[in-house]
Amino acid sequence: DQRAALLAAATLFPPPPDGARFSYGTAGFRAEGAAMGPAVCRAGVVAALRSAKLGGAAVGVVITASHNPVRDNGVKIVDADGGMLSQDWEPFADALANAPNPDALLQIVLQFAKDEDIKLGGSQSAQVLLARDTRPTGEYLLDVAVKGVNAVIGAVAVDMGILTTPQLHWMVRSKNKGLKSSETDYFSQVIDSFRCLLELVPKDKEADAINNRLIVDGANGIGGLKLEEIKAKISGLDIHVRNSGKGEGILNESCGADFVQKEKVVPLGFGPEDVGFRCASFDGDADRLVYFRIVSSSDTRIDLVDGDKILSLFVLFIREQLDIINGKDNKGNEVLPTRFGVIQTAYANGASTDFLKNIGLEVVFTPTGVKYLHKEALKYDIGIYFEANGHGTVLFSDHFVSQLESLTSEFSSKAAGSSQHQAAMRLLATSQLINQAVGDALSGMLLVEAVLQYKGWSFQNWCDLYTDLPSRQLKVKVQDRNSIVTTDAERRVCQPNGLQELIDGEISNYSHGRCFVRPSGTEDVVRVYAEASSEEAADSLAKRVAQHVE
Ligand code: 16G
Ligand code: ZN
Repeated sequence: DQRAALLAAATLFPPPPDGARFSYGTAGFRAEGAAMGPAVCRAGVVAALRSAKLGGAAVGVVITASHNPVRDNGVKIVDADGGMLSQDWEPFADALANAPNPDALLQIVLQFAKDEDIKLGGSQSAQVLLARDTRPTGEYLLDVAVKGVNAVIGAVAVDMGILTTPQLHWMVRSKNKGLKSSETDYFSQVIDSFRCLLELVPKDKEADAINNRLIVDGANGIGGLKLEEIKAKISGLDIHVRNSGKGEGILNESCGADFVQKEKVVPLGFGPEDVGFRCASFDGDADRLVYFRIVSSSDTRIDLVDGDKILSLFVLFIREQLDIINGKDNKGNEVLPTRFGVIQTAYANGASTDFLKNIGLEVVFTPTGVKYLHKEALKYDIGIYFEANGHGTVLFSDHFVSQLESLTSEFSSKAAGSSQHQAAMRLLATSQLINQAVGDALSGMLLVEAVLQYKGWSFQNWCDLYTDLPSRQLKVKVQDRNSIVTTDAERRVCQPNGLQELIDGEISNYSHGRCFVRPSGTEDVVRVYAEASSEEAADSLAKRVAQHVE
């Protein structure tokens, strides 16, 4: 029966007596892959119960540790809307992962099922889609997760194979919306909508078409493999994949989006032939995207285009389309009144926020972590968010998409081929291309490429949007990082008393100075971020503030 099944699964994967506590944190459970068995099994149970709670809607489980070293692994639950697991279930996920023995686990599940009114014993249906990245421990852990799902009687586990994280999010969302949801469907949608955007590039721009050579750093992971698989079908681009995951290179080692964005140096796998070309970099599970350009073959430095600049490019493009559509009607009304939301975190470079404000946009700030940004973006007709580290997407509300659809069919009866019609078509194609469930390096990259072609912009034009303020990040080891409590989207400290005043005192000595501290959600450290008008000043501001934190 149900009790026996849960006890059996819990007994198969006992936590080590002195094991570290698991915390679901900003992105699921992570640890050394070999030690992940218990947490993964229990996450499988949580996912099955979540699906049961939602009347059998598909829920997802991804086995990945993103940009972490290859020996690590992790598990993340995808909610039925394709987004992150609902935050009000995190305490349950934590409690289950940390249950010290099978009996404790059983009691936690029974109590939670009772509180949440989830019927156990097979009278309720549940389905969980599972996927993993390319890590060597992935196959074992996926199997463990399946055992966890199956410990909930009546739950069905479906192994979707080796996928990027955003592919699985996309599949869960599509399936629950009754849309086509296989990997082939994902690729067709991405490839077709990209082609559609290229067909809508104004003719005068095509004449001086930008260089179509694009070099992609696949982080030796799943994103590189998938891109190799489909690159020949992507129109209008000459894609070369480095660190594709097929060769000898090690996952995320001195390559990938996290490395490129943090170290700002040329990743492994790139050579003199790549100098000067537009390069994109994915992280190990392909949910982060940054761009860069190698300055010269005698120099390891790069010109970096981070998530903030990707956001700024998308903002310009979308705004331009809205302005074209909204050439006011003859009564002076906007044709398509649109609530357009732009969401950043405290890590957004101050120059990017100034740029957005200068073009008349209001920026909303949330704490770090996709789950916060995404939730805020859902409040708009079009909501766009990016973290500086390359995590982000553009969300279109269902209502807005249906307005676009009726607009395009209205225009096509009256004014097919008009600029308004084309602008509406571009936004529709954008909503098809960019992943509506979560940030997605592959589809984000194709949107970047389509927008650059639309604007007839080189990499340099894009770089020149604004100049990043120099910044510095430090980690500080403290006894209890959670003794620091922040407010105002992590931009101010409210505890311990007096710390914010000390930080303010330091900032006041620097021109363009900005600085904040926050406890990390993924590591046992306090992070310090400082920005100022020169590298030296940013360094010194960060160091001085770090001393107040220690
Ligand atoms: C996680 C988050 C990422 C965030 C990072 C911050 C997701 C899927 N990932 O990787 O968005 O930027 O944590 O890490 O939400 P930190 O709290 O250690 O600074
Ligand atoms: Zn990732």
